[in-house]
Amino acid sequence: MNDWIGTPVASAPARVKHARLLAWVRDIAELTKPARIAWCDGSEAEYAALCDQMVASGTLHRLDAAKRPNSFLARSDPADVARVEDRTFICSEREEDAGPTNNWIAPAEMRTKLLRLFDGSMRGRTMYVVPFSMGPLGSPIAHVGVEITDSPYVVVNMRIMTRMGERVLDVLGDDGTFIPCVHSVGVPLDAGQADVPWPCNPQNKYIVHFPEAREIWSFGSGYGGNALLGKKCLALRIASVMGRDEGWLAEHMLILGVRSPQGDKRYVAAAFPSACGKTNFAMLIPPAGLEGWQVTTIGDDIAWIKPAADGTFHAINPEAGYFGVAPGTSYESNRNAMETLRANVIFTNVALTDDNDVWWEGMTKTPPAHLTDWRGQSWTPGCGRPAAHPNARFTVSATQCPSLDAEWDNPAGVPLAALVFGARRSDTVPLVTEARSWEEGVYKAATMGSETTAAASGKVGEVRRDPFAMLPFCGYHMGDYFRHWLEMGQLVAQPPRIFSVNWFRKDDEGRFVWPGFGQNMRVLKWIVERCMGAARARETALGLVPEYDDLDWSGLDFGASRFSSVMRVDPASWKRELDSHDALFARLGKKRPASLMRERERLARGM
Ligand code: TSX
Ligand code: MN
Repeated sequence: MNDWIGTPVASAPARVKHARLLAWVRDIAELTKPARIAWCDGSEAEYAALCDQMVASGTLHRLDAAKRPNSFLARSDPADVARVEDRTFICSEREEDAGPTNNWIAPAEMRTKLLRLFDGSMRGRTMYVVPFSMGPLGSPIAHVGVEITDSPYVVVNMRIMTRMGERVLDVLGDDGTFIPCVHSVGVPLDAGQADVPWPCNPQNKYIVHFPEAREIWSFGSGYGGNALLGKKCLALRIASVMGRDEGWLAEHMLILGVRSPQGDKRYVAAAFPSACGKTNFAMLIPPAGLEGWQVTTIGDDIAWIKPAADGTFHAINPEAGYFGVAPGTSYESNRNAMETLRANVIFTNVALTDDNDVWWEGMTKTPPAHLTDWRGQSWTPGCGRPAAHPNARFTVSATQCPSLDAEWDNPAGVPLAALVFGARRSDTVPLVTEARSWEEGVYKAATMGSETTAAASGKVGEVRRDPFAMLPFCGYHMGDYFRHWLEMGQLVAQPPRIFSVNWFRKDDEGRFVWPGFGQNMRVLKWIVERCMGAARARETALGLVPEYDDLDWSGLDFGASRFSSVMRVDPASWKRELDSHDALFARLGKKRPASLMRERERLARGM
């Protein structure tokens, strides 16, 4: 890491000969007026120095060296704890390209606003230049970004979540393409002014995407997806537009591998909205009775999917780490995640134990007798406040995950045999169905919706449509996105099979019927056996389904009547379900694809 000596160009490592990169860094420095510029090399020493600096400034707290080696706790400002969807903008040239599900402001107007906000926004601070690769270095599926940020917390998180530093400058060479990402917490420090542990701007937050220019600007927040711009902003919103224009897919999907006892392996990508346990599924441990089966993890959040020469889609995980929700993570729900978190972790907004370790709701059955909560206040069980914020996070390298797939860093990606779409529904949607065609699968993904939980705002139990789990992350018109998906099915000789799952059916007493978690392996096994041509299915009005005997029940006492209660399709509630899809399609206006309307009629006629 070099400090600024004279000019921004002089501050760059001597080997940086990339004229556009140097000019852009100079322009942003002239606008934001930082006290110094530091080009990040991505080294261990740089990471350690930044952590030490943040411990000294009070941004980070060092955890117990024996219990949680090389790990830290950050407490955010209580007003900066989540993504800000109402402050997120897709500034396409034409409003109709952003579509009805995104906030839009004309690019010229937004640029004027941003220039005013960023003018002097880094005064008194260090401006870090963070080159990063989304995807394996040099992979034909990967893309490079450069984030300029005035937050050292962002730098250390980016080092875990992406391939970051000098190696990326080598990939860029002197003329490579990169996506410029500008981030400021929006709190300039005037002479003599003291900093706070978590600077953020309470008045102004803007998360802005320019899809045609492929640029990202983020102001006012230091948290997660608002600030780690490689993740939701680049790898989903901007990349979805690149995929539309270039013939590939950027999706809100985990990627996992399934290996049979015979050594036959298949890869599956799966999309779930929030609060469905995506990371748990990505790291699933097969239950007693299915010990010969193995699940391996490629990624837990994002998949980039491109047509490959072998006639299949190949997928990479563009990320290099997990930025996961901590509450609910335990040795029972996700042993692999707990093992991943043993060392080298940045925790944000979890609770601190009296012996200098971390705790969150759901980590253990009985909470410790005393904690320091996520706001730094004394906490005891029954005090009426959560100890960890419900959106508390861990940032950790993927390489620490015990179930990490051997191919996770393969530049060619892995071939996808199946796509899975899930949601949280207490009724109506069966445990598993297989689509009879690409179009039927796209229809089901387009209309997926989750019941709201207490954690989310709004009415509990209301179905919120979240097409492809992409509603907050699609960088263009959702109707064009559906059309793109329909076209992508024609692009390869062997498109993946498409499945829908629902782990969350409830009985009349409101209890979950399906045991979930590791037991989901029984469903996953049927899915990959369908792809291998080794499992049967029965055709129903809703698609292809397993009979009771088509699932492997060894090691589990789950009878045929319970199975039929999680598979049951009630024609009246399906009619209502199909009717409720109309509200979604009405929002899309004339951009709703005709073939999806035909699928809807086919599904209605079958009932
Ligand atoms: O992550 C979950 N998965 C996927 C796991 C691979 N969760 C956690 C909630 C989402 C954050 C689940 N919760 C799952 C699930 O499959 N299923 C349920 C519902 C459920 C909750 C508790 C039980 C059973 C089901 N407990 C007992 O039966 C004892
Ligand atoms: Mn996500």
